Amino acid sequence: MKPDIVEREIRQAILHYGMRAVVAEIVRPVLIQVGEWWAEGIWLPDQEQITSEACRRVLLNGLADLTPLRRAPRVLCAAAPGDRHDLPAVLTAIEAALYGWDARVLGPSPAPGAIERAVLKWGPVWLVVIATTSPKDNPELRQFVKTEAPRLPRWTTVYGGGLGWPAREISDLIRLERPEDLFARIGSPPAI
Ligand code: B12
Repeated sequence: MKPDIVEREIRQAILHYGMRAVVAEIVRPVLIQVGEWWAEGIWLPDQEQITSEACRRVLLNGLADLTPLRRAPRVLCAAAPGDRHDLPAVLTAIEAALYGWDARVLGPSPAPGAIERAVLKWGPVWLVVIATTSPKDNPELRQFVKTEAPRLPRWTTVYGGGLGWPAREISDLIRLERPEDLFARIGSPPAI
């Protein structure tokens, strides 16, 4: 599959159906399918990499276009340190931006300390750390829970979630949530 074709198809779908519908009905199902094909050996790693990177490029452009023009409270959506899956954080940031938040992302596998420093610099009211890779393949996740999460300022509410985040690893500083519960409760930001 050619990356430029994947990108163009998604861009056109966004123009026709809007970002929310495209994420829910095209991008997420496609990524889940790609993961299944990869796990069954039907798709090779290059096919998974190229397709997911094409989705990522379109989504990051879409996120930039969704940044509110007026000042809005900031939120930070990050992949867990050591976790190369930043797409779930990008998808979550898009959802937040559609609700009106000024949503920022950090990219794949943030270095130890990068989340903490970004929080201090950007002052997000909430932070969501998404762990897709389980601790078996990502030892940095436990390190984050033990050392970096306790240093985060208390004015940022920290949410955690994702396929790779086992509930028993959670510290009392991090609220484990399902995304739909989080957005149903938090919804749009208060006007500032
Ligand atoms: C693309 C992809 C990759 C890309 C990542 C590209 C990128 N920049 O993100 C690459 C090729 C780098 C990759 C690497 C690996 N991958 Co991969 N990958 C995927 C794939 C196909 C899509 C991931 C994705 O974007 N999902 C997004 C959507 C579809 O996922 P979602 O869970 O519904 O998440 C959404 C929400 O729930 C939200 N969210 C989740 N939790 C929370 C919590 C809160 C509070 C909020 C607000 C939101 C939120 O985020 C998303 C927004 O809608 C998945 C398949 C899958 N089912 O996800 C495999 C998958 C995640 N990968 C997998 C694996 C095993 C790996 C590797 C370990 C493989 C390896 N041995 O090298 C490495 C990771 C190494 C590392 N150190 O991180 C497994 C994970 C199994 C597990 N949990 O352990 C999967 C499930 C494939 C499979 N079927 O087995 N991968």
